[in-house]
Amino acid sequence: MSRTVHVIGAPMDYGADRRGVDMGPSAIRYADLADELAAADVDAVDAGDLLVPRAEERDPGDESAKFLPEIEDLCTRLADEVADAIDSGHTPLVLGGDHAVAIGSLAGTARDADVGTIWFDAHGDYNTPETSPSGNVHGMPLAAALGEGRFAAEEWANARGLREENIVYVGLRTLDESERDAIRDSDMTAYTMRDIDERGITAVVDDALDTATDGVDGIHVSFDVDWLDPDEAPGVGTPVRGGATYREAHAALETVAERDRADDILRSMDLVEVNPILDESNRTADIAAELAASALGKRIL
Ligand code: HAR
Ligand code: MN
Ligand code: MN
Ligand code: MN
Repeated sequence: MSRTVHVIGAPMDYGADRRGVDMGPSAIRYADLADELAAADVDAVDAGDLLVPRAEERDPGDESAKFLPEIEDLCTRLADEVADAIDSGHTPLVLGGDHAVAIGSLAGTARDADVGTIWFDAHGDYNTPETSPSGNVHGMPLAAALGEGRFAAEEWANARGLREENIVYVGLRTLDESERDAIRDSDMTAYTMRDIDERGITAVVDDALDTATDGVDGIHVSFDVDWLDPDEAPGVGTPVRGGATYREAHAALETVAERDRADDILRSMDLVEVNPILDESNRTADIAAELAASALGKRIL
């Protein structure tokens, strides 16, 4: 049985300070996403982009969570589309956009199911409006999905079936003080780059999969391209040195695909934070397109 991938563009940059990440979906498609998905032997339906008003036409509003009403509007529509795609038996692939789009992906994928998540990211994305140093919502999607702090009152943002104990970070390398404490106090599991250095990427991802998939209906993979080292993937707004190599990134997602082949665990996926304006010859988008294929089962042999 072949998988149908439902590609959804979410060209949103409300959640980040640097413009350009709204062009991510175009850049990833231009990087031959369709060919990459064909090479993964999946059927792909491109549902096009959600409409997103330009940030310049809007007022950022509340400094502690900028553009939150605009993000609510986009994420509510995205959640519906993700949920509908899953209802049709398809696998949503959400192209960001900044990482705040994951609020919509998670709300949609965990609407009627128990769901775990693997979060490939340099960052923790676990601030709330109360703790965020920037007011940028792309630093908050996991807190929003779990209803932390002021997000408790934002029902649209809460991912009903997302289980905290099935959320696993892989390859963290920078956290705000408040995030560090909150993650320690949480039931989430966090592997840092140090774990990858010591144990190797495939062992870490295997453990992450054990935890993320335990007792749930499936997992959402949220892939922030700033997880990669900026030397590999320079087209990101918040680069952090010391990230995953090109091969580590592929091996990580190939490990996900291998588990999926055995246990059918992959429900949905995000590819976020590709910023073509900051990129070099679209190489970050190229890698993103290739990584989608690895996650969805492209094999070398
Ligand atoms: N933690 C910082 C903040 O909240 C930086 C956040 C993030 N950037 C991202 N997220 N790309 O993964 O502002
Ligand atoms: Mn992120
Ligand atoms: Mn990040
Ligand atoms: Mn290519």
